[in-house]
Amino acid sequence: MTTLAVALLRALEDHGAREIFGIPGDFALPFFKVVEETGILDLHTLSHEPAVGFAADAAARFGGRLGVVAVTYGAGAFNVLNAVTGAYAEKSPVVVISGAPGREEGRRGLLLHHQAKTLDSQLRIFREVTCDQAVLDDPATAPAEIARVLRSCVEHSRPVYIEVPRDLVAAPCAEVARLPPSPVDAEAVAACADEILARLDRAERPVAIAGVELRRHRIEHAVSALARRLGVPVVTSFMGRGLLTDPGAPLLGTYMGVAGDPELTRRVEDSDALLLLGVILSDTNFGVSTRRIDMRHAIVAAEGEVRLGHHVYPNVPLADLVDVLRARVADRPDIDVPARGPAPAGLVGDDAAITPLDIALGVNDMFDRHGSMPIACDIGDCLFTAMDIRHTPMVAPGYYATMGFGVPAGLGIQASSGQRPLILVGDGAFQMTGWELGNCGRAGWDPIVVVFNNASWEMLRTFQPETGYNDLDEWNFAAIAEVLGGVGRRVRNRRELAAALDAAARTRGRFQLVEAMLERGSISPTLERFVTGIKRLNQAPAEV
Ligand code: TPW
Ligand code: MG
Repeated sequence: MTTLAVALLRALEDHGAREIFGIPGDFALPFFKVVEETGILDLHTLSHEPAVGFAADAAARFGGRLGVVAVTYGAGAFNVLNAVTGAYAEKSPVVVISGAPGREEGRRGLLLHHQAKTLDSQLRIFREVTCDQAVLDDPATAPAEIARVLRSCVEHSRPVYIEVPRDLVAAPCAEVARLPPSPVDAEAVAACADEILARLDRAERPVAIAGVELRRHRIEHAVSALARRLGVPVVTSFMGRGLLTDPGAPLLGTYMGVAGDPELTRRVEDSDALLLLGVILSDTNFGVSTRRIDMRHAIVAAEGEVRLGHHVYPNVPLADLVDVLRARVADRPDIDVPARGPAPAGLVGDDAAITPLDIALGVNDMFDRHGSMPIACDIGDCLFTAMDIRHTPMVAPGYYATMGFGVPAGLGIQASSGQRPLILVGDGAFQMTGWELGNCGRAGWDPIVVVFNNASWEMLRTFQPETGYNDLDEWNFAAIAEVLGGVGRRVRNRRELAAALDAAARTRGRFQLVEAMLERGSISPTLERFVTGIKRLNQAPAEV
């Protein structure tokens, strides 16, 4: 026997979690106390709940394991809802732990502070954005509930919700026994693998598209080995940017339809056997296709099932499928597929104004000189600019597209992996969560943060150039960095940009903020193509 809170913490650890990102409140105080006293998981607090949600999501995405966020009931939980929704949409395994009124308090009939409509309003709201839920109001059933919910989180790679009544934290409770993986029909997986191989072997122009589920299920290396065996070139989806960065992967780049490299777009759209592995069929991944990709002719393996034309194989988890495919081709030799060369580097250090592409070139130079870094990126032109940065592991809200993700996500990467991240963020998004950098000192984090300061919600302006409301004030983010305990450098030309990036890479121990001043209207080549492409697609019906 142990206590309910300790059983939960040990079960989280047993399922792969390493740390908790959280903000306490009185309904969560007893649980936080146990977290700190036991040290089973590290605890990192930030300033505002959206940030702990984004940090837990990024830790989960980056590490391919459970991320955990702990909040108080009501005000805390509702503040983290948007981040959890993003994790749901983009399939990130985040465990949400919310404190709750005690079991006895709930029976008194008084309205309790932080309560919304009824005591279970919060549970009902989170049901919509999590794949499994448990309210641990009975210590006798809690171990089984925890085991079920955590298995769902791992297997579906989607958020789950656990509510802990504050008067039961210390209740006696049995340890949680981890459940075996859900059963898989091996014959169905084998039949599916055979059908896929037959299709690929018949094809003249096979191409695989790699999506975020590869990282979520830790099968990037397996997929890269399989692709080499089959001689199938791989592209990542837009959301999957940052996958398959190992040097042996036959990676051509990132498929972005009209917004991407035309040669790569042609190869994907002309393929006679398109193999989609763990790709979310979202508009940001495929809405930008020059020609609509006919998914009936594609092989789509995602969400635990496989679709080939009109066949559907239910219950074929991606990892099992890739294992069987690899076993089937184990005795074949590797087939060489030329991967695409590295993205251009070589920022010209002159007095010219900085463009977003210059930032990509400058970052590539910095990576060449000082080693590459994982990237945490926000939504805005920084994400389109990242398409010209060297392939390196990256987390970004490429589909749900919530602003405010980048800075806390970078903190989540450094907290969970110890690696120093590069954070790319626009001024608008920085206004939302940039403040969280003030927590770096206490934790010893030292990310490099590049703020794209165009005093504008520029991405919105590109769609509606006639507007005035997309103008922002010019905040002095470099000065803000100093008072938050970091080092800030405001740069106005390419020479200053190169020098600031170099200095940032050389300086460890404090966060380094490079504030790149951009003209309004100066956008990356990828965003330019994206906007022109979308406008064109909206005018003419897509060619089928
Ligand atoms: C939480 C809508 C998408 S892009 C954008 C907005 C307001 C402008 C971003 O400005 P920023 O970057 O960061 O300065 P840039 O390169 O465009 O200048 N609220 C949320 N998420 C989203 N996506 C929006 C609003 C939006
Ligand atoms: Mg901006």
